[in-house]
This record gives sequence, structure tokens and C-alpha cells, in this order.
Amino acid sequence: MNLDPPPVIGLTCSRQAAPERYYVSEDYAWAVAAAGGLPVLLPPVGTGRRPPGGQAPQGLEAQAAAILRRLDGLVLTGGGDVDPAWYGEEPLPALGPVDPARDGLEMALARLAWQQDMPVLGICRGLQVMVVALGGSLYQDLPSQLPGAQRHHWDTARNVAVHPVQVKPGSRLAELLGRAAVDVNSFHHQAAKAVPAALKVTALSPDGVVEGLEAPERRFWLAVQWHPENLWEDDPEFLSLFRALVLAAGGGRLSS
Ligand SMILES: [Mn+2]
Repeated sequence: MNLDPPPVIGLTCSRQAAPERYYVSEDYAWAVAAAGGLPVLLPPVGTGRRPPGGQAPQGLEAQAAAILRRLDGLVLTGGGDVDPAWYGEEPLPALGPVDPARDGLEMALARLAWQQDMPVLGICRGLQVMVVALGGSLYQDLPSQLPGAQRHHWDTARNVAVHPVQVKPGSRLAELLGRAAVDVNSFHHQAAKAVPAALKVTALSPDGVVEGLEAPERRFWLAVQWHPENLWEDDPEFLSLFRALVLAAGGGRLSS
């Protein structure tokens, strides 16, 4: 599948404080490129202030709108914790570091992308951002809030599958993966708690943790809690998620 020109796919990224830099795993960019898209990075240029009342700082809203005008699709990538202020909770002791600028830009991107029906693939933190952007909430920390859950935060190599996931028959995710069950990698201690009505759960781990979501009313709004960008070179079925994003971003057009 080749689209010409390739759809431009934005990748959100993390910030490091010292030395100051933006970063994201190369695997996201390689997966988008392998799927026929043109990956570009989206650094959050923000004030660093906590979100007042769950609203993105003004500058980040404007950034997000300007960015989306130039994109065909978006990958909300993995990363650190989402500030629970975005869903009206105080931080629990096990909450990790949060980044107001990244949160602000991603919430604004997600909300605008939803309104504009821009294709979005959410991965790990990206799934969580999609949930919170549409009014849902998260487990701030699975081990302390859901002690019966299995281990989801592993120190394995990135391409090692550590737990199974059941995929809901009839979902877009099931169609793309072509299987009712997959074994996946897992590097998260947060997870979706209250899922907004617009998003349907498409995958669960055996302990009931949400591992996949999609919005049937959107062209392509799909998210997974695992990391397909680390798995597709070993298991090509996982590239199908990126291919579907790129195809939707290209408006369904195909050449060659
Ligand atoms: Mn998991």
C-alpha cells in the first residue's frame, strides 16, 4: 500500500527536564513510515502550569488547532502519567511525574481531533488521553487501586509479550488483527476506569483491565493499551493498526 503524497501523521512526544529535550521512541516513527505515512513530531511548547479546571492553557489550544490544520492523522504515543486534575481527582501517592504542557497539548489535540473526525491511533498513555479528553477517568495506579489485577508494568525487552488480551468479536480491532486473542507487551501502571459512552471497549486482559477502545462513530478512533509499535517487526499483524490509521488519514485513497 502506497499513498502519494504520504499522509502526514503527527506523533506526540515527551519532555525531559535536564538537559531539556523532547523525545519519543523511534519505533512509532518507523511503524508509521512502514505503513506508508510521513511521521512528524509534535513538541508541546507550553507554560508548564497545571491545567486550570481541566482546560488546556490558551497557548496549547491554539497550538493544537494550528497543528491539526497541517496533519492528516495523529498518534497519541505512550509516556508518563496523566495529571488526575484533568478528571477531577487529587493525586494519589503512587502517581508518577506529570507534564502539564504535554497533557495540555494532547487533551486539546484529542478534543479537536474528535470534533473534526481526524483519524487517531492511541497507544498506552494515548488510550488514556482519549478516555480523559472525552470525559472519562483513569486508575492512577493499578497496583494500589486494583490489587487483584495482574502485573501490567514489566521490565522486559519492548517486544516481549507478557499477557493475553481478548478482543471483542465484530470490533474494528478484531477485524484488523484477524484474531480473537493476542499476546501483548505491557508497560503501564495506569488504565482506563470510567470509559466515556462514545468509546467502546474492544479488548480486555484476563483481569478485566481495558486494553482496547474504539469509537464506531468516527472514521478511525482506535486505541490499545499495549505497544504494537514494538511488536510488528516480529508479528506483522500489529502493523495493521498503523496501516488502518494511514489509510483513514489518506481519506481512503489508494495508488499503486
Ligand atoms: Mn497490560
